[in-house]
Amino acid sequence: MFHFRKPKQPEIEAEAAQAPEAPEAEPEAEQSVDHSAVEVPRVESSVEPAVVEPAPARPSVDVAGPPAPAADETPGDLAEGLQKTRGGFMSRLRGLLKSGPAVADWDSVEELLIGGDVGGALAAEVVERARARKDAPTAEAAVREELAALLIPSDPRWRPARATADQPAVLLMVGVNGTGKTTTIGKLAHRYRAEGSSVLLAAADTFRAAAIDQLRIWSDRSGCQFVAHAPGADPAAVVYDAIDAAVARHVDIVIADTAGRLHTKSNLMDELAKMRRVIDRRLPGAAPEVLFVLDATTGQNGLAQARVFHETVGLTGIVLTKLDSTAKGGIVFAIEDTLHVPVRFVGVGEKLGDLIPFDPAAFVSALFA
Ligand SMILES: Nc1nc2c(ncn2[C@@H]2O[C@H](COP(=O)(O)OP(=O)(O)O)[C@@H](O)[C@H]2O)c(=O)[nH]1
Ligand SMILES: [Mg+2]
Repeated sequence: MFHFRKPKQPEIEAEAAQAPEAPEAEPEAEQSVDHSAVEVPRVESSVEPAVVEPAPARPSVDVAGPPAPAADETPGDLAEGLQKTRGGFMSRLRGLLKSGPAVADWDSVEELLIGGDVGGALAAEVVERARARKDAPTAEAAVREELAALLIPSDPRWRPARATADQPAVLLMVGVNGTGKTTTIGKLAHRYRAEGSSVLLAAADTFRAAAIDQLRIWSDRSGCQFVAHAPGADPAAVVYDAIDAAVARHVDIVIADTAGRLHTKSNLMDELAKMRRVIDRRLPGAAPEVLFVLDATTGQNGLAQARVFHETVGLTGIVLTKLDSTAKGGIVFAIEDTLHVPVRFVGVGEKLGDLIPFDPAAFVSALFA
């Protein structure tokens, strides 16, 4: 049997000299949203930044206590989260389609879909197919059904599964900077802890100490186990140690945070591929879940990023964050059509409960309600 060599322990003294290239050192030319603010070490506003301990010099496994009750965990509401989208392009679309079966202005329908981030080619296809439908009672029903047909079936009860009883389920969270990876991990950790699972968070975003601290806080809040190395350490080593700890402790779910990276930086994409290989070697046949966290406000620009991430690490799911902050929620259709990978969750706010399991039918209903 092949044994993957255990990586060397990180040395904190060499931290500055060995720090990897800044994952986000270059401006994101393709991003329509300025994520530069996320470069600043930042902690969630609802937690106490003062109590953050420095990241440990040596790999550590901390076992935290039971989940702390949080005041802001009320389940988010999809219709409310989609308020901007429903009031934005969808409201105009619904108005246009209300005119009955004989919609004359299909060009405007197409334009509205494009404006809502569905994408040019896909919008044209939807309109063409909706127009050709003879079975739909109204134009609205035709468009609604064509949009619904684009979505990949996804059970809202989906959760990461163990491949075997002695292996943890592994979730690797990837994406560009500031999309909501760490926040989503906090929300997921809370969800799975509330469901009674043991969860271990792996701080494989080692680029900034603040990133490790941010994850540690989420870990403490939800009563997760936590594995971190010193800032600047090899993220694959963190993943390796996290899996080791999880196997030894029979942990149900490991969630690994990663540094935001631009899809155009091949060395950083290679680093991600290495993390993926470590998981595959340490847990043969485990088929980790690789969730791409996409900021809905980046719109069509996010699709090119997603493609490269998919080629590099093989995405198995999408988390679409900040749907509450965009009037163009049509990106959901575009991303699934681009990747053929299901959206698993949508983020509709910054609170713990603001991560909603994705239900395609409910999503389309909310858009047209
Ligand atoms: N409005 C809104 N903000 C979000 C959502 N998800 C994350 N955020 C915010 O996005 C910012 C970046 O999140 P973070 O998790 O640090 O991103 P990361 O760099 O990908 O780890 C933070 O201010 C989060 O509170 C969401 O669904 N809605
Ligand atoms: Mg982060």
